[in-house]
Amino acid sequence: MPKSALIIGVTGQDGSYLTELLLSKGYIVHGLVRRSSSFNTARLNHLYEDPHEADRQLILHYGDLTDSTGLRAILEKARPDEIYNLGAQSHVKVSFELPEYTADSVAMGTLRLLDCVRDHVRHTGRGVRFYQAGSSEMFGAAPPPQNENTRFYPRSPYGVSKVAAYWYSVNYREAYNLFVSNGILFNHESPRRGETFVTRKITRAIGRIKMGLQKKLYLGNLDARRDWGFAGDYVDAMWRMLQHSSPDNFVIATGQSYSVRDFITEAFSYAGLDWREYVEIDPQYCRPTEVDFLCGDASKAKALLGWEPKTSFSQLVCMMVDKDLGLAEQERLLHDQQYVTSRAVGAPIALRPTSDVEKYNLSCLGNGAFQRSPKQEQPDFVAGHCGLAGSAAH
Ligand code: NAP
Ligand code: G4F
Repeated sequence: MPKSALIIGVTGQDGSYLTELLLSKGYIVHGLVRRSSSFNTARLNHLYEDPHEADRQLILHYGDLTDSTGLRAILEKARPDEIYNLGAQSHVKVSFELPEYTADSVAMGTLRLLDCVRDHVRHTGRGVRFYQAGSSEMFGAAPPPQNENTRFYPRSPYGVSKVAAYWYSVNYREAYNLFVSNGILFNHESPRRGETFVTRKITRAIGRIKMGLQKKLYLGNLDARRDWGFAGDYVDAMWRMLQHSSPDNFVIATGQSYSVRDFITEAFSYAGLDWREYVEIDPQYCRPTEVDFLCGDASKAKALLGWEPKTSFSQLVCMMVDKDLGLAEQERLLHDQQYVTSRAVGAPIALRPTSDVEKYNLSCLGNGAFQRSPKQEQPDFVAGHCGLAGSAAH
């Protein structure tokens, strides 16, 4: 029997890389997808299997961390050997604006899920292993280097909620003898990173500036330091935690820290641009309380899990810039063919009359894929979320 896994947050950056990893290992993967009025499965498009196909390896279910009834039903249906809880309102700045929802999805959501797992294990007698996505944001103001023994000092509603989720996980491990492991992952990025996180906001802007689609990049605090790794390396650490002989807490990090300014300098110079000509500071992107300096010590994960990062900071930056140059090139082509308009290029242009073009729109997806959307009689369409890269609210 192949192993099976349930991924909460399967549509996110990490969810998509973890799905790839588990499928490559022969797992049946169940994923929880939130209901949304627009498609939220772009990062899984290349893995999607039609529900009518026999012997599917990837099975998606609607569900939400705020809904215990649905979580229980999915557990019963999927009967997973491993559960990865990656679901979260994961944006730190947004958590100041949505503190209650952040607590509900991150802290309470983890509690709901753990409670369902405890009951499922009790009444089925099955062994289920649980991964909880903890964050270096839990360390907050604690000075670097941070490891498993560093005390938590969170600086945002998101960080506080992750600390609660961490302790719920430890408590369910100890109280009910469940196999629950906390990963404490430092920042990890990729070409699939959400476009309002700073690294991707920078690399998307570089692509668009190069293609004449954007003029300025507005950012907040450039002095904050982060320990940035590659998401593809980090999902391997999650999997290793659940293969270990006993449940535990593990820091996953590169041990190298760079400022936001360092990231900007590296990325712009790789693209042959001088960042000073394009970057402007806008205080609206600063947080009420900032996490100044994160640098992780992952020696425990190296010793017990044999895990080490494979991708350097420079490789990560180049990978992201390359991908976003390609994406912006496609966006430029769409603009020049008059399928989309872009404000930065000048006054919005009218689309060609629909008699001259095929009657469909193309929507530009964050991972570089293009998807046909249904016919529109009045295709008054501005480059979707691509246009947010320079002016994103966070
Ligand atoms: P992400 O791209 O923002 O993905 C978050 C996922 O959670 C998405 O699939 C999202 O669904 C889902 N989600 C949001 N609210 C939910 C809810 N109420 N119920 C169910 N699912 C919900 O985040 P990521 O970068 O992949 O990170 C994965 C996890 O690791 C998160 O818990 C994050 O907090 C944590 N983490 C991330 C980092 C990092 O640097 N990336 C570091 C440490 C910890 P939609 O696609 O529909 O929005
Ligand atoms: O990219 P960020 O938004 O990531 P942040 O806040 O470090 O959180 C990410 O990493 C955590 C792990 O430590 C995860 F748990 C969390 O889910 C998320 O994935 O911001 C990084 C830094 C911050 O110091 C921020 O103030 O960049 C600074 N920054 C400067 N200008 C900006 C901007 N951040 C964003 N998002 N947008 C800006 O314009």
